[in-house]
Amino acid sequence: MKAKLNLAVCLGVLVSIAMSASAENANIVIDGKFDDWASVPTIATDPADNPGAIDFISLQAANDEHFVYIRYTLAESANPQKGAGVYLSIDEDNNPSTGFNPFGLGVIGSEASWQNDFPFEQATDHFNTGNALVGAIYAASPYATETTSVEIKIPRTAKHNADGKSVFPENGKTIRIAVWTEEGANDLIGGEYTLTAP
Ligand SMILES: [Ca+2]
Ligand SMILES: [Ca+2]
Ligand SMILES: [Ca+2]
Repeated sequence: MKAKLNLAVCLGVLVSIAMSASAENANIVIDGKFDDWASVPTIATDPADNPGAIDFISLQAANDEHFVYIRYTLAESANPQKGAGVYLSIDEDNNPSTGFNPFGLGVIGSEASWQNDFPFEQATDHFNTGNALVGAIYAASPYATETTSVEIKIPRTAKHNADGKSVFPENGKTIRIAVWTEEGANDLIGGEYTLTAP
């Protein structure tokens, strides 16, 4: 028993050394602490214009070989999972005229979305096609509690079950990312992000 435990500890140390030494790690940890975002570019900003509700202020994105990382901030503390919660949308082809266009704003044409942590497929004029996204379970922190900022990571394995197409293109390609709620146009923030080799 003791020998097994020691082996597990040794393996854990080796794994953590390997991970921290990797040049392909974005060095973002989904832990509800945001100092790891200090040097990450902001891809979109929005005014404080929705008092008393979820009011998006800024959106950041990063990636490494394994994940796409997204962080948003709010003007005032709110529980992002309250009610219908927060939608996170990916415009896979960086084309707002293809895919679902929330509120008709033309900010994003989404092919893949998450309602809180639940992934689903979208298409032009289809809020939900009914087709699943697989390999798409995201991690977020904080979750289902009052906060002014949330960090999320989505695995790059995410793909459409219907045709096997990846949600995220290869490095060098540009997508659009947006977060929004059902409460109206004041609550949508989105912009372009180009996936990069770390
Ligand atoms: Ca963090
Ligand atoms: Ca706002
Ligand atoms: Ca699109």
